Amino acid sequence: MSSLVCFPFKEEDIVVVARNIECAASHPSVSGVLCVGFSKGETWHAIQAAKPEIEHSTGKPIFLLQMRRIGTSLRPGKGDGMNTALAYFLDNPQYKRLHFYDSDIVSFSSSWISKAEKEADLDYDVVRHYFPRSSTDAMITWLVSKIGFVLLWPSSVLPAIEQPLGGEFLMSRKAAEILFANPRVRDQSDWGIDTLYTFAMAQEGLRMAEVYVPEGKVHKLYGGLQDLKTMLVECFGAVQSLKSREGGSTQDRASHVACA
Ligand SMILES: Nc1nc2c(ncn2[C@@H]2O[C@H](COP(=O)(O)OP(=O)(O)O)[C@@H](O)[C@H]2O)c(=O)[nH]1
Ligand SMILES: [Mg+2]
Repeated sequence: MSSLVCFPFKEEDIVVVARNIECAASHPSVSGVLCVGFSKGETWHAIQAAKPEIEHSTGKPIFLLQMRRIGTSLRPGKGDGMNTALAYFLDNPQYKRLHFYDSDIVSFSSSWISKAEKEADLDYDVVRHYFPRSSTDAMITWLVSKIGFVLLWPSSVLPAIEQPLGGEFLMSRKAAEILFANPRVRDQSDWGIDTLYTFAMAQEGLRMAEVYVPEGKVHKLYGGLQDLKTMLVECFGAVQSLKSREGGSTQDRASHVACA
Protein backbone atom coordinates (compact mmCIF):
# COMPACT_ATOMS: atom_id res chain seq x y z
CA MET A 1 0.00 0.00 0.00
CA SER A 2 1.43 3.38 -0.90
CA SER A 3 0.58 6.39 1.22
CA LEU A 4 1.49 10.04 1.09
CA VAL A 5 2.11 11.89 4.37
CA CYS A 6 1.51 15.65 4.46
CA PHE A 7 2.92 18.08 7.02
CA PRO A 8 1.48 21.59 6.70
CA PHE A 9 3.89 24.14 8.21
CA LYS A 10 4.29 27.82 8.90
CA GLU A 11 7.32 28.67 11.02
CA GLU A 12 8.34 25.78 13.28
CA ASP A 13 11.39 24.33 15.05
CA ILE A 14 13.30 22.79 12.14
CA VAL A 15 14.82 20.02 14.27
CA VAL A 16 11.30 18.83 15.12
CA VAL A 17 10.03 19.19 11.55
CA ALA A 18 13.01 17.40 9.98
CA ARG A 19 12.74 14.56 12.47
CA ASN A 20 9.04 14.14 11.68
CA ILE A 21 9.64 14.15 7.92
CA GLU A 22 12.34 11.52 8.26
CA CYS A 23 10.20 9.41 10.57
CA ALA A 24 7.28 9.45 8.13
CA ALA A 25 9.47 8.77 5.09
CA SER A 26 11.02 5.76 6.84
CA HIS A 27 7.67 4.04 7.31
CA PRO A 28 7.17 1.03 5.01
CA SER A 29 3.61 2.08 4.05
CA VAL A 30 4.74 5.55 3.03
CA SER A 31 6.08 6.24 -0.46
CA GLY A 32 6.31 10.03 -0.33
CA VAL A 33 6.20 12.99 2.06
CA LEU A 34 4.66 16.32 1.15
CA CYS A 35 5.51 19.50 3.08
CA VAL A 36 3.16 22.41 2.37
CA GLY A 37 4.47 25.74 3.59
CA PHE A 38 2.72 29.01 4.32
CA SER A 39 5.56 30.91 2.66
CA LYS A 40 9.16 30.52 1.59
CA GLY A 41 10.39 31.57 5.02
CA GLU A 42 13.08 30.20 7.34
CA THR A 43 11.42 26.85 7.91
CA TRP A 44 10.95 26.40 4.17
CA HIS A 45 14.64 26.97 3.48
CA ALA A 46 15.66 24.69 6.34
CA ILE A 47 13.48 21.86 4.97
CA GLN A 48 14.95 22.42 1.52
CA ALA A 49 18.44 22.09 2.98
CA ALA A 50 17.57 18.92 4.94
CA LYS A 51 15.67 17.27 2.07
CA PRO A 52 18.54 15.61 0.10
CA GLU A 53 19.89 13.82 3.14
CA ILE A 54 16.46 12.54 4.20
CA GLU A 55 15.72 11.39 0.64
CA HIS A 56 19.06 9.61 0.55
CA SER A 57 18.67 7.88 3.91
CA THR A 58 15.05 6.80 3.37
CA GLY A 59 14.98 6.32 -0.40
CA LYS A 60 11.65 8.22 -0.53
CA PRO A 61 10.89 11.52 -2.27
CA ILE A 62 10.17 14.62 -0.18
CA PHE A 63 8.05 17.24 -1.95
CA LEU A 64 8.13 20.84 -0.82
CA LEU A 65 5.27 23.04 -1.99
CA GLN A 66 4.17 26.54 -1.17
CA MET A 67 0.44 26.57 -0.43
CA ARG A 68 -1.83 27.75 -3.23
CA ARG A 69 -4.59 30.29 -2.82
CA ILE A 70 -7.62 28.02 -3.05
CA GLY A 71 -10.18 29.84 -0.91
CA THR A 72 -11.45 33.19 -2.07
CA SER A 73 -13.20 34.90 0.82
CA LEU A 74 -11.32 34.16 4.05
CA ARG A 75 -7.73 34.71 5.26
CA PRO A 76 -5.11 32.41 3.64
CA GLY A 77 -4.10 30.03 6.42
CA LYS A 78 -3.92 26.36 7.35
CA GLY A 79 -6.98 25.61 5.20
CA ASP A 80 -5.24 26.65 2.00
CA GLY A 81 -2.28 24.53 3.12
CA MET A 82 -4.34 21.38 3.68
CA ASN A 83 -6.42 21.90 0.55
CA THR A 84 -3.22 22.34 -1.49
CA ALA A 85 -2.20 18.90 -0.21
CA LEU A 86 -5.61 17.44 -1.15
CA ALA A 87 -5.23 18.80 -4.70
CA TYR A 88 -1.69 17.38 -4.96
CA PHE A 89 -2.86 13.98 -3.72
CA LEU A 90 -5.75 13.92 -6.20
CA ASP A 91 -3.35 14.75 -9.04
CA ASN A 92 -1.07 11.86 -8.07
CA PRO A 93 -3.10 8.65 -8.22
CA GLN A 94 -0.12 6.44 -7.39
CA TYR A 95 -0.82 7.25 -3.73
CA LYS A 96 -3.75 5.36 -2.23
CA ARG A 97 -4.04 7.16 1.11
CA LEU A 98 -3.22 10.58 2.48
CA HIS A 99 -2.12 11.20 6.08
CA PHE A 100 -2.01 14.63 7.73
CA TYR A 101 0.11 15.43 10.80
CA ASP A 102 0.92 18.81 12.30
CA SER A 103 4.60 19.53 11.80
CA ASP A 104 5.26 20.78 15.36
CA ILE A 105 4.62 17.46 17.12
CA VAL A 106 7.50 16.39 19.33
CA SER A 107 5.97 13.02 20.24
CA PHE A 108 5.27 11.92 16.64
CA SER A 109 6.33 8.35 15.88
CA SER A 110 5.93 5.75 13.16
CA SER A 111 3.34 3.94 15.28
CA TRP A 112 0.89 6.79 14.52
CA ILE A 113 1.11 5.87 10.84
CA SER A 114 0.91 2.12 11.54
CA LYS A 115 -2.20 2.50 13.69
CA ALA A 116 -4.01 4.52 11.05
CA GLU A 117 -2.98 2.17 8.23
CA LYS A 118 -4.11 -0.89 10.16
CA GLU A 119 -7.52 0.63 10.85
CA ALA A 120 -7.88 1.80 7.24
CA ASP A 121 -7.30 -1.79 6.13
CA LEU A 122 -10.70 -2.51 7.74
CA ASP A 123 -12.20 -0.38 4.96
CA TYR A 124 -12.62 2.96 6.73
CA ASP A 125 -12.52 6.11 4.61
CA VAL A 126 -11.17 8.21 7.46
CA VAL A 127 -9.08 7.28 10.50
CA ARG A 128 -8.66 10.02 13.09
CA HIS A 129 -6.10 10.04 15.89
CA TYR A 130 -7.04 11.23 19.36
CA PHE A 131 -4.92 11.87 22.40
CA PRO A 132 -4.95 12.49 26.11
CA ARG A 133 -4.60 16.32 26.28
CA SER A 134 -3.02 18.45 28.95
CA SER A 135 -5.46 20.70 30.78
CA THR A 136 -4.21 23.83 29.04
CA ASP A 137 -4.29 22.35 25.52
CA ALA A 138 -7.10 22.02 22.92
CA MET A 139 -9.23 24.69 24.60
CA ILE A 140 -11.04 25.59 21.37
CA THR A 141 -11.89 21.95 20.78
CA TRP A 142 -13.58 21.67 24.18
CA LEU A 143 -15.17 25.12 24.39
CA VAL A 144 -16.21 25.80 20.80
CA SER A 145 -16.28 22.81 18.45
CA LYS A 146 -17.52 20.09 20.82
CA ILE A 147 -20.24 22.36 22.20
CA GLY A 148 -21.19 23.69 18.76
CA PHE A 149 -21.56 20.19 17.35
CA VAL A 150 -23.61 18.99 20.34
CA LEU A 151 -25.96 21.99 20.24
CA LEU A 152 -26.45 22.09 16.49
CA TRP A 153 -26.45 18.41 15.49
CA PRO A 154 -27.18 16.44 18.67
CA SER A 155 -28.40 13.32 16.85
CA SER A 156 -25.54 13.11 14.38
CA VAL A 157 -22.20 11.41 14.86
CA LEU A 158 -20.49 14.79 15.33
CA PRO A 159 -20.81 15.04 19.13
CA ALA A 160 -19.26 11.56 19.44
CA ILE A 161 -16.09 12.49 17.59
CA GLU A 162 -13.35 12.65 20.21
CA GLN A 163 -11.30 15.59 18.91
CA PRO A 164 -13.10 17.28 16.02
CA LEU A 165 -10.31 19.83 15.45
CA GLY A 166 -7.55 17.22 15.29
CA GLY A 167 -5.05 17.74 12.48
CA GLU A 168 -3.88 14.13 12.56
CA PHE A 169 -5.79 11.67 10.40
CA LEU A 170 -5.71 9.43 7.36
CA MET A 171 -8.11 9.59 4.45
CA SER A 172 -8.80 7.34 1.50
CA ARG A 173 -8.86 8.60 -2.08
CA LYS A 174 -12.65 8.51 -1.98
CA ALA A 175 -12.66 10.78 1.11
CA ALA A 176 -10.21 13.21 -0.51
CA GLU A 177 -12.32 13.39 -3.67
CA ILE A 178 -15.48 14.09 -1.68
CA LEU A 179 -13.85 16.76 0.49
CA PHE A 180 -12.17 18.57 -2.38
CA ALA A 181 -15.38 18.54 -4.45
CA ASN A 182 -17.14 20.46 -1.66
CA PRO A 183 -16.98 24.22 -2.40
CA ARG A 184 -17.38 25.15 1.28
CA VAL A 185 -14.38 22.98 2.19
CA ARG A 186 -12.26 24.57 -0.56
CA ASP A 187 -13.24 28.03 0.57
CA GLN A 188 -12.35 27.45 4.26
CA SER A 189 -8.77 28.66 3.94
CA ASP A 190 -8.27 29.59 7.62
CA TRP A 191 -8.23 27.76 11.00
CA GLY A 192 -11.84 26.68 10.32
CA ILE A 193 -10.59 23.94 7.98
CA ASP A 194 -10.58 21.20 10.64
CA THR A 195 -14.20 21.98 11.50
CA LEU A 196 -15.16 21.84 7.81
CA TYR A 197 -13.30 18.58 7.16
CA THR A 198 -14.92 16.93 10.18
CA PHE A 199 -18.38 18.20 9.33
CA ALA A 200 -18.10 17.14 5.68
CA MET A 201 -16.79 13.70 6.65
CA ALA A 202 -19.85 13.13 8.82
CA GLN A 203 -22.34 14.75 6.47
CA GLU A 204 -21.14 12.72 3.50
CA GLY A 205 -21.51 9.51 5.49
CA LEU A 206 -17.84 8.55 5.21
CA ARG A 207 -16.87 5.53 7.28
CA MET A 208 -14.86 6.96 10.16
CA ALA A 209 -12.72 5.29 12.80
CA GLU A 210 -10.74 6.79 15.66
CA VAL A 211 -7.44 5.52 17.05
CA TYR A 212 -6.15 6.37 20.51
CA VAL A 213 -2.52 7.46 20.87
CA PRO A 214 -1.68 7.08 24.57
CA GLU A 215 1.67 8.89 24.43
CA GLY A 216 -0.20 12.11 23.62
CA LYS A 217 0.33 15.00 21.22
CA VAL A 218 3.23 16.96 22.61
CA HIS A 219 3.54 20.13 20.54
CA LYS A 220 4.24 23.83 20.74
CA LEU A 221 1.88 25.39 23.28
CA TYR A 222 0.58 28.91 22.89
CA GLY A 223 1.99 31.53 25.23
CA GLY A 224 -1.37 32.92 26.35
CA LEU A 225 -5.02 33.27 25.48
CA GLN A 226 -4.32 36.36 23.38
CA ASP A 227 -2.38 34.17 20.89
CA LEU A 228 -5.47 32.03 20.44
CA LYS A 229 -7.79 34.85 19.50
CA THR A 230 -7.62 34.41 15.71
CA MET A 231 -8.05 30.66 15.99
CA LEU A 232 -10.97 31.07 18.38
CA VAL A 233 -12.77 33.51 16.11
CA GLU A 234 -12.15 31.48 12.95
CA CYS A 235 -13.21 28.15 14.49
CA PHE A 236 -16.34 29.75 15.91
CA GLY A 237 -17.07 31.35 12.53
CA ALA A 238 -16.72 27.98 10.82
CA VAL A 239 -19.33 26.31 13.05
CA GLN A 240 -21.61 29.30 12.69
CA SER A 241 -21.39 29.24 8.88
CA LEU A 242 -22.42 25.59 8.87
CA LYS A 243 -25.42 26.31 11.05
CA SER A 244 -26.92 28.80 8.67
CA ARG A 245 -26.10 26.85 5.52
CA GLU A 246 -26.83 23.30 6.57
CA GLY A 247 -29.55 23.35 9.18
CA GLY A 248 -28.46 20.14 10.85
CA SER A 249 -28.56 17.78 7.92
CA THR A 250 -26.01 15.33 9.30
CA GLN A 251 -28.75 13.67 11.29
CA ASP A 252 -29.90 11.14 8.70
CA ARG A 253 -26.34 10.12 7.87
CA ALA A 254 -25.26 9.22 11.39
CA SER A 255 -25.95 5.52 10.96
CA HIS A 256 -23.39 5.25 8.18
CA VAL A 257 -20.56 6.31 10.44
CA ALA A 258 -18.85 4.02 12.89
CA CYS A 259 -16.59 5.19 15.66
CA ALA A 260 -14.10 2.50 16.65
N1 LIG B 1 0.73 25.55 5.26
C1 LIG B 1 0.34 26.16 6.38
N2 LIG B 1 0.50 25.55 7.57
C2 LIG B 1 0.10 26.19 8.68
C3 LIG B 1 -0.50 27.48 8.65
N3 LIG B 1 -0.80 27.86 9.92
C4 LIG B 1 -0.40 26.85 10.72
N4 LIG B 1 0.15 25.85 9.99
C5 LIG B 1 0.68 24.57 10.47
O1 LIG B 1 -0.44 23.82 10.95
C6 LIG B 1 -0.06 23.01 12.05
C7 LIG B 1 -0.95 23.34 13.26
O2 LIG B 1 -0.66 24.64 13.71
P1 LIG B 1 -0.40 24.96 15.24
O3 LIG B 1 0.02 26.39 15.34
O4 LIG B 1 0.52 23.93 15.81
O5 LIG B 1 -1.88 24.83 15.83
P2 LIG B 1 -2.46 24.02 17.07
O6 LIG B 1 -1.57 22.86 17.33
O7 LIG B 1 -3.83 23.62 16.60
O8 LIG B 1 -2.50 24.98 18.17
C8 LIG B 1 1.42 23.30 12.29
O9 LIG B 1 2.17 22.32 11.62
C9 LIG B 1 1.61 24.67 11.67
O10 LIG B 1 2.95 24.92 11.27
C10 LIG B 1 -0.66 28.10 7.36
O11 LIG B 1 -1.16 29.22 7.24
N5 LIG B 1 -0.24 27.39 6.28
MG1 LIG C 1 0.48 22.64 17.39
